[in-house]
This record gives sequence, structure tokens and C-alpha cells, in this order.
Amino acid sequence: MKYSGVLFLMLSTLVFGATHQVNMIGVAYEPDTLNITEGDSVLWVNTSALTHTTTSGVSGVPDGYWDSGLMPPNDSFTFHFDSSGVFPYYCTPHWTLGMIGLITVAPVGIDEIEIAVPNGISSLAAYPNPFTQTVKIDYSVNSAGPLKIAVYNSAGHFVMSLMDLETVAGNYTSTWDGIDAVGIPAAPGVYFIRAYFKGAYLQDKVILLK
Ligand SMILES: [Cu+2]
Repeated sequence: MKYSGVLFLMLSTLVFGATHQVNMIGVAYEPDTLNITEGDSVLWVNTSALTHTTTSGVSGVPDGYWDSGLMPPNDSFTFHFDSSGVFPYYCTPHWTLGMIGLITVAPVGIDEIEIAVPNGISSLAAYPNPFTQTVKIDYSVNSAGPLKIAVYNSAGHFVMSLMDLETVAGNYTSTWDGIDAVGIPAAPGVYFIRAYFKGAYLQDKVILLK
């Protein structure tokens, strides 16, 4: 009984999350970049006198996550983000004028869970370290389950996803070529490579040299 309040709190966080608003002003999204957490929603509001869309994808090519369709002035559209990752989007009539946006969704509990669970990932090693071009990441998984590996910068911000799929037990290697999720070379510095598995993660610190 004493756990029911905690459980309800967890469920309501998962179900409702937070809602972040993006205004459509002129031919721009404001803000045009947004960092949110898994389970959050984004509400786009057309506060301009033009008709816009919010359409997930790049350079006028939709990727199917969401598409508001044409939004006349004062119209709004909401999308719920139930998985982490990087989601570029654009306005169908105005992307050629630079009306594009980016939403980065961090996994839940990123700063809260730091211990690998038993029967999870038993090792994670990145090499060479420091590196200049490409770093390899060797890791071992002891059981089947969903595995995510991603790169974060020294401020804890998401940089790039390296793997996101269902694995079976075994030894694996991933590589990171120093490019971020939108294709821009990452600045030299310290990065963390994290492998998420069954609610916990292991990480290795790597240094990218110029
Ligand atoms: Cu537009």
C-alpha cells in the first residue's frame, strides 16, 4: 500500500510527461531547437499569419514520425515523444526558406542510474583512446534485450546514437566516426559512450583529438 503513491507518480510521469511549446512565428520555429525527455510532448502553435506544417524529416522528405498537415493561423498540433533520439523537422511550404527545427529526446533517468544490472552489459571498452578519426567500442551482453548505445558530450547532452535494437547475448563492436546526429563533426574534447540495457548503463570516457 505504501508504494501505491510512488507507483502512481511514476505512471503519471510516464503517461503525461511535460509539454514544451514551439511557436510558429513568421517563417521560423521559436525555439528552433529543443531538448526534452522521453515521455514529453511538444505543442506547436501557429502564431503567425501564414499557413505552416510541422513535419518530421529532413529537406522536405518526411520520415513518418509526425506530420501536422497544413496548419492555418492559430492552429496547433501536439506530438508525444515516447522514445529517445534526435528528430529533425521542417515546414513543408517554408523549409527552403530555412523553416526547420530539431528536437533531441533524452532517455528517462539519464542522470539517475549509474550501475549496470546483473545479467546486463558485462564490459564496455573504447579504443583507441584518445582518437582522431574513429573510435571502436567493444561490449559484451549477457542476455537478450533492447540495447541502446549513444554518445554524450561532457555537458551530458546527446550527440549521436550508435545502436538501438534488440540484441541477444554475445560480444559486439560499434564504431563512432566523430560525427554528430545531424552530420556535423564533433568538436575536439571529452565524450561519454553509454550503453543502456535494462534500465541501467555502462559508460566509457573517450577523448576526441583534432
Ligand atoms: Cu511554414
